Amino acid sequence: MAEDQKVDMDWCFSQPKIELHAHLNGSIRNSTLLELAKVLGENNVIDFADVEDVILKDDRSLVETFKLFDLIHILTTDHATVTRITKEVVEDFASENIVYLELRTTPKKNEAIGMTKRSYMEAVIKGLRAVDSVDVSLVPFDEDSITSLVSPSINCLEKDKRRKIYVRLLLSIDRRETTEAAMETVLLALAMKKMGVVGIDLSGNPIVGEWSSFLPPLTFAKEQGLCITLHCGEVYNPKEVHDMLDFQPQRIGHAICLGDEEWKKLKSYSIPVEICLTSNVRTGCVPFINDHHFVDLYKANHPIVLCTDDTGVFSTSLSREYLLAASTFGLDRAEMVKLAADAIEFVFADDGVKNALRQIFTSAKFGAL
Ligand code: 6MZ
Repeated sequence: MAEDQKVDMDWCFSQPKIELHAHLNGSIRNSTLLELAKVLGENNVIDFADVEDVILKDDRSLVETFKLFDLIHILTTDHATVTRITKEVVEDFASENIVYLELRTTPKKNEAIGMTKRSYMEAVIKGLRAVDSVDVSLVPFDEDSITSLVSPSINCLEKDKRRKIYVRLLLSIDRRETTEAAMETVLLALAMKKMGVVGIDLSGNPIVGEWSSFLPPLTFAKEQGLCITLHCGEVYNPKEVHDMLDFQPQRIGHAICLGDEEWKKLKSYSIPVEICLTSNVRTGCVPFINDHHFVDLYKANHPIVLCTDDTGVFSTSLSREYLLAASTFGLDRAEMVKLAADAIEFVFADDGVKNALRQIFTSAKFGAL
């Protein structure tokens, strides 16, 4: 590979990127988690020393990862904290040149503090509105809407110079939820379409729950025009993988434990796959990065997009994921630019946003190679 085609961290960082698989509570800064844990420790709600070790641990299995999420949810479940983490997560993504972010989160209820799924999501939207280091375009494509979403003074003064990030929201259904609870999330997503909600994600511990119980709400969501992405094949479950693929969601996440028949089906349906390299290796779902199914899908020209999954939990960033892919699989700058730009076709936002993204990537390309 020519020296000037080599991909390094600075180059990955500088490139415009699209993030399509990021869980809000998995993307929190460690410093914020520790700060929140300290307060709960001082109030004797948790033992800070134990929690600190868990948060700072580097490698964790899939089972430990879901235990960590339960802990994170204890630290973050009040409206003000949800608003805070949303603001920080969007600012962190924007700071590494992510120009379009689909942020997913599971709407949560907590009767003790008067939290409903709707008020949880309103706290998320409040966080998006609180972002001040970058312009956030949230509602369906409308340039003027940006002004109503950020502080007017900042906007008027620096409108043209400031960075911009398009943010769209996916509401996650946790696999622990009942059919009724999942339906409530779908109805909420429909009610919040005008506020930037574009789809539904099915996630959570893959060994919990039955596909059949999520099928009715997901079918309804699809019929109502919401886009669907499913965590698919994180563990070995061929029947579920087949059923999920036959549902023909707009995208799937992970796609690790697929047998020959399922690979064939995935490829014949051409369903885009959200690839989360670090997450898959850290959880042990993919034992060695060199054996990652990225290679097979990439060589087959199957639609794929590099994503982070959980930047906080897995200590990564999208720039790192780009560098990891390039260095592990020997991709040069031109190949990485193409990989990044191809993601435009898989976003759940409308054509206006897709066109704007095409312009961003086209102008960046001239300086990139
Ligand atoms: C499956 C995952 C996940 O929704 O509270 N989540 N589900 N597989 C993964 N790969 C390791 N990473 C995150 O964000 C945290 C929630 O996202 C899902 C889990 O349900 C987790 O509780 P929110 O913002």
